[in-house]
Amino acid sequence: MEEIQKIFESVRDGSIPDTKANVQAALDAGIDPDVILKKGLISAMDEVGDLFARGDYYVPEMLLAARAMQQGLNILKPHLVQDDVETKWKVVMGTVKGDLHDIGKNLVAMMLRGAGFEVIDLGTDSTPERFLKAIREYNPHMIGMSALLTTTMPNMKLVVKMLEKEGLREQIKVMVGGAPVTEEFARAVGADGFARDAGVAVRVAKGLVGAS
Ligand code: B1M
Repeated sequence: MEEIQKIFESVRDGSIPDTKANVQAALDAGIDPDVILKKGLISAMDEVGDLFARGDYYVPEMLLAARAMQQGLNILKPHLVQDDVETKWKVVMGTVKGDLHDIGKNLVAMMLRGAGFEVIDLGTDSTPERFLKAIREYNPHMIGMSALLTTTMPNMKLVVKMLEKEGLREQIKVMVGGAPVTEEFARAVGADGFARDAGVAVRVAKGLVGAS
């Protein structure tokens, strides 16, 4: 599809104005928002990752692409999720300590909000202490942790250990995700659930809080 190819290229090239215009054009052409998300925006970020791994892109190009993706996502958002959903469950969510990747975490937070979760977003580089403070303040049903680096994935375990130490583990469900995270790794760090993408994250989260 020509519209999708254009979105892919504008995100890959880090052009914010073109990405915004191309996402809008695809919506106007009646293309399914989920297709725009997966085949346009997300697959462009995979390509950017490959270009970086091959040494053809450096951090600044990755950053520009990430900004373009985020802007495209903002236009897509109202077409992916409803705004005025009644919230029934609370989740504290963050990208783990040492990790600055937040696009996937933001996408998961957005889909959860659209599915009736109140999301308290701790942002990136979230230390176990920051999780603990938010848990004490908001008393959530669940926490969600995202990691994109193999070096930061183990920090998920630190949060689970902290929950155990504080006697909070039994009362709070834990969901983890992020490109390098696997089901097996999730089990190893003691999480209750793992999701490979934002759509699955909603199903897993609902299952964990007993909503499905
Ligand atoms: Co970075 N980066 N990056 N980066 N970056 C990766 C992750 C990398 C795979 C690129 C590569 O080498 N091919 C590589 C990691 C290698 C590894 O660990 N093995 C890498 C590296 C090396 C780095 C730096 C170390 C580079 C450097 O400085 N030399 C550095 C680290 C900084 C840090 O975090 N401390 C770095 C920096 C950056 C930028 C800041 C420039 C930028 C991030 C900007 C931002 O997020 N605001 C960036 C980007 C954009 C990427 C890639 C290209 C794209 C990530 C992305 O947004 N994907 C990435 C390559 C790749 O992933 N293919 C790469 C789109 C997003 C929608 O997918 O986040 O996977 P994702 O989320 C998915 C699922 O994983 C899942 O649902 C989401 C939606 O479907 N999911 C969850 C995510 N979280 C979940 C939580 C859940 C459930 C599901 O429950 C709680």
